[in-house]
Amino acid sequence: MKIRNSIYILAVGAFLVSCNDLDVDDSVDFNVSLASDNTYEAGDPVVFNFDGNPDYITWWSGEEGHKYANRERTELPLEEIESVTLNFEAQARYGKVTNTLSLFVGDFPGLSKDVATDDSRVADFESDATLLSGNGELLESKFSNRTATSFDLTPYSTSEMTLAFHYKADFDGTSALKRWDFYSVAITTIYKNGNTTTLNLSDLGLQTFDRNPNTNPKHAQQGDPYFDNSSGSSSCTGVWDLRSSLTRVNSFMYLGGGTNETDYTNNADDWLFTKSLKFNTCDPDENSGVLKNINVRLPSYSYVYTQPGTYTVTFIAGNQNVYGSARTIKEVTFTIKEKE
Ligand SMILES: [Ca+2]
Repeated sequence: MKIRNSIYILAVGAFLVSCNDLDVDDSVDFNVSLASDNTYEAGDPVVFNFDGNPDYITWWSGEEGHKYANRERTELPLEEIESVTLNFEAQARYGKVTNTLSLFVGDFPGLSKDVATDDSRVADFESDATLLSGNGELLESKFSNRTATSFDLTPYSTSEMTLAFHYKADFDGTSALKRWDFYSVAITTIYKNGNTTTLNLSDLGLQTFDRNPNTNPKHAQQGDPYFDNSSGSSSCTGVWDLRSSLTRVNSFMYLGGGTNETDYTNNADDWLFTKSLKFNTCDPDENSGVLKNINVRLPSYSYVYTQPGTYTVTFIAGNQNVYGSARTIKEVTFTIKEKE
């Protein structure tokens, strides 16, 4: 009986060794080669010849968005940015008080939710940040109808930045404060390689801070400087309004106030901040697909590159069974010339 047990243990041991071998990349018999002349013109097929018969082959074509080296990349180098632009449409409605709205960009640590701390942070931001609308870009007269506008943020793309709208106006008890409606708010980054990425409203992390919150019991704000009317109350004026029915369609507004609400409209000093934004974010590159699975044998694969350039193509070949998997990575680099 003892002998039989030992044989059994030895057999299990050998079995484990073979399983471990599967985790070693060298165990996958696979290689890739190109035609010996190795020169191609745009539009010609490139033939990848495969040695071995792995269970599967996944590949990365080396084209933009399909580079294995960029498979975990979520930020592009800043020097690859061509432009960053804030776009939105706006309309200034009702009310008579004008010159209410400014747009700033600058460094902001965010809101701490401690009122005294945040009041100080906002005051610092106002004095340190760059005013983007200093030449009348946001005068109400330009937005009497729904009008598209844009601001160039490219000079501010070198580090994290916060954008802020500031609505400031005194209420004299008779002249109503203008309301502003914002639509289609987006920040678009264009890269030198032609890629674009867009931050929509839901990416901006909007937060409000009112330096003169309304404490009137009739007013829904109830003295809360962080009030953003997310519940959609109609009992408020002089506040940023981020109710979800608006924000989910990339829209928000500033609720003005007037003679109908004189018992609770007050002087406006209302800030709307984005979170700290990076303009060079990107999606990781994705593979170009699975070329083969265990059911087919694939001696070669042909693919046409339409753009001249130097490409590094990556193939991941693997074997898989119920005990584990192993894979190997092979790369080939070649140049596609202009079609003559
Ligand atoms: Ca206010």
